[in-house]
Amino acid sequence: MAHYDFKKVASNFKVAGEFVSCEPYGEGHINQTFLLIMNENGKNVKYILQRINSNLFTNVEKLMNNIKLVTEFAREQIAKEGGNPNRESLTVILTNDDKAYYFDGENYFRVYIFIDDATAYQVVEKPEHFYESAVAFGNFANLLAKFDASKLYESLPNFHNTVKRFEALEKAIEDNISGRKDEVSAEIKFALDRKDLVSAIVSKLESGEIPLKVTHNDTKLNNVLIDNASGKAVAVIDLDTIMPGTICYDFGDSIRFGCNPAAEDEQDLSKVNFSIELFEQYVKGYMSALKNSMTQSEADNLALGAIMMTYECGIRFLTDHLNGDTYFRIKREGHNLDRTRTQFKLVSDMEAQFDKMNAIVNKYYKG
Ligand code: ADP
Ligand code: GN1
Ligand code: MG
Repeated sequence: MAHYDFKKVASNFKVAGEFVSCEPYGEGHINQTFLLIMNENGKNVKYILQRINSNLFTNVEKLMNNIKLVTEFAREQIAKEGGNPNRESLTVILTNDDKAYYFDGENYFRVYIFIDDATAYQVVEKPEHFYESAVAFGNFANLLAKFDASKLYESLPNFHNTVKRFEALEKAIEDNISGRKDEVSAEIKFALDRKDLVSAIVSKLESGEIPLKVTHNDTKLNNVLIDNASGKAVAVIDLDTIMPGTICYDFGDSIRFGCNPAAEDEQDLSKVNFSIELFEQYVKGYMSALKNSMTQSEADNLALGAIMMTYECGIRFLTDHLNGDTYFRIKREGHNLDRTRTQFKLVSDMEAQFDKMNAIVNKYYKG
């Protein structure tokens, strides 16, 4: 990993005290996240410092403007309701010249208040946590519904356009940049066999059957912090992908990640299973926050959204594997292939339980 002059980076932000340390932190696949510690009057104060992935987010100015607007809006609402904005929302720490990011000539950095005594889980350890994460993402969707969408820049156009994702896979198969194509013929077959699926939600968004809403678009469990003491969700984080989208996908992404008792990159597929019990927990929590604003068409497509997001994520991992691992950060050879396999195993499981999933959604939507 490249080394950065963190002391100098930190000195450009409004963080008080003496620099102590800055070490890699968390499990994100996109940005580089660090725990920054400053010593203020003898006391260590933590911050999150991130090097923004500017290969992907090509307009950091506009990206950070989105995050500033959404977090300021969230903080206001939280304060009105008597909550603690520094804990229940991401809070951007500005640079000395009042910008939301610092550019050192090569790299873009941002700093957030560290939300302490809370955990971003990589797998569900307690079903209640998963339920609480659903309530948090549901409440966050309600918050975004009140936000003026016209103020937002689309940070990653076509982010969940499964048709385009499929085309990218077809191109990756054809280009075979990594030379790995022949080793992954089973995975390629799995993906291509489901070609009919790719426009299932996109076409309903285009026709207006499913309403376009401002959504989070990256709602996995490790993008919500759970309070260590109470087990309640504290804050929804990772706001880079707030854009127009559908709650069917936000719901689906949470299911993809959280209903699997194993890690997203588990190599032993016998451990990777879709848990219908966890699915029910999530539906229960999500509906408790959202069912009053959820349309019938959205409810009808939640279970399909779960399959779509899992399939989409699988084809994105496979595309990256074929392209030579240029998008998702990897820690080992074949990492993106391992990730592909867990997603495809989950797709198969969900296909087999699709009717049950829909019945559960119905029960809580109507109930
Ligand atoms: P990425 O976009 O790479 O996924 P995230 O913004 O999700 O990056 O951050 C990665 C991890 O860092 C999170 O999963 C969480 O563990 C931790 N994290 C991020 N922001 C905060 C924060 N403000 N307070 C505490 N932990 C945080
Ligand atoms: C990435 O940034 P992170 O790790 O929270 C990715 C998501 C994928 C996810 C798979 C901007 O999320 O779309 O679903 O990995 N984020 C981006 O774990 O591409
Ligand atoms: Mg993240």
